[in-house]
Amino acid sequence: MQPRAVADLSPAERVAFFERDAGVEAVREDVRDILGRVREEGDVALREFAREFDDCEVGNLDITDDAERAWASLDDDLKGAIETATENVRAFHERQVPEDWRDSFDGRELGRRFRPIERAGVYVPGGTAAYPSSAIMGVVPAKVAGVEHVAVATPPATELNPVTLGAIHHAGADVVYRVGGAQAVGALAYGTETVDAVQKVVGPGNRWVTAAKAEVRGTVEIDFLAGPSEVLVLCDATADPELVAADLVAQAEHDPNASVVAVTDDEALATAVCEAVDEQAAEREREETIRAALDNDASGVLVARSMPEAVLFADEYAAEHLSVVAEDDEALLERVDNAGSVFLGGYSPVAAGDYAAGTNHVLPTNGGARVHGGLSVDTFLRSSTVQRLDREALGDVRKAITTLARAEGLEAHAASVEKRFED
Ligand code: HSO
Ligand code: ZN
Repeated sequence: MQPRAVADLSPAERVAFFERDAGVEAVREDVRDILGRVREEGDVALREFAREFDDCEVGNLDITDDAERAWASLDDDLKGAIETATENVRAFHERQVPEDWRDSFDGRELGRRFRPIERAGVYVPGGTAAYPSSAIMGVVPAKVAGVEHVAVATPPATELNPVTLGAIHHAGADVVYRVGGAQAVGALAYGTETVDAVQKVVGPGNRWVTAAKAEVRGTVEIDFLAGPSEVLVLCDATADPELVAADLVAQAEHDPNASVVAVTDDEALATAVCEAVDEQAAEREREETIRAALDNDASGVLVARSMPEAVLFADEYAAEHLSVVAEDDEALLERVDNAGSVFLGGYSPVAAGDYAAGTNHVLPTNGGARVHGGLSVDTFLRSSTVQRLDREALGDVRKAITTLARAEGLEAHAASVEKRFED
C-alpha cells in the first residue's frame, strides 16, 4: 500500500471515494429477477435459491425451535459474551425510548405519542462470516421499541451456525426463518406460504441484500441501505500507526467490497500506516478478502496538506464508521457532520461498537450518513400528533383558519369552524 495525496486525486478518483456504491448497482438486474420469483413462487423459490446459492437442501423454512435449542447448546463463554453484548445494547437503546408528551401552546393542547410498528423483519447475515452480533443489533432495538412480531431471516447452511442462532433466540426474536440474500428480503417484504410479510425490513447485508432492500422499498418500509462495511480514520501525528492499521484491516476483513480509509496531515504517519496494513494483512486468516477491500477505489491512505483539508475529506466521505485519533479529537469532530457512528481516541476501536459497547452497528453506508442515522429505537416507532382545543383556543385561530381555507377555495373547511360559533 502507498499513501496518496488528497490534492493529487483526479476528479474520477474523488467520485470513486465520495459516490461509492460497493457493487450494488451491478447486481440490481439479477436481484429484480430473484425478487420476481419469490413473489410468484413463494416457498418453492426460497428452496430453489437455497440449493443454488447456499448449496443446501432446506426442508422446514421455520427454524424458531432450532434457535431455542441452539441457545441451550452454547458453552458458558459464548452465552456470557452474548449476554454482555445484549445487555449493553439494550441499555443504550432503552435510553432512546421517547416519552409521549402534551403541552399547552397558548391554550391549544398539542402533543405527540409514539407507538411501535407491529411487524418487523430483521436480516442477519451469514455467508463467509457468522453474525450473531447483527442479530443482537437488529432484534434488541425492535423489542425495546415494543414490536410484537420480530421475524429474523438468516442464510441456510447444511450446519447452521449455533452461535448466530443462539444469539437470535437470546435477543428475543419471535420467529426465525432460514432464508438468505435477496430472496430473504423478498420473502419478508411480500410474504410466502411460510414467511409472514412484515411492515419494515431492517438489517445489514452484502450487496445482494442491499440491492434487494433498495428494490422492495415502496412495497415495504426499510431502515436504510446498510451495505459492506466502511471505516474512515481521521488521524494526526499523535496516532499509533499500528492501531490505525488494525482498525482498517478489521473492517476490510468483512467483505471484498468493504471500503477502508485513513486520512491524516502527517506523511510519516501515512507511510507507517501503509506498512503496518501490509504486515497485518499478511498475518490475518482472511487476507484475501482484506486485500480485495484494500484494492477498492474507495479505499486508501491519504495525506492532506492540513488537518482542515483532512476534516473536509472525512465530512464529504460520510463514512459508516468514523474514527478520530488526534490530539484534539473533540474539536475535529465538531467539524464533521456526516458519519454513521463515531469512535473517539485510541481505546475506542470500531470493533467495540461492532460488538459490545452498546451502540448499534447497523449503520448507513455509501454516503447514506449524509441523510440518515443508524438503526435505533426510532426505526421501529411511528408517531401520532394529538390536539385538543377549547372554544377560546379555537377562537384564537378562527380567523387564520377561515381566511386560509377560503384562499384555498375550501369553503366547507371554513364552515366547519364557523359552525362552532353559531349560538
Ligand atoms: N462492522 C460491521 C458490523 C460487524 N462487525 C459485525 C463485526 N461483526 C458493520 O458495521
Ligand atoms: Zn465490523
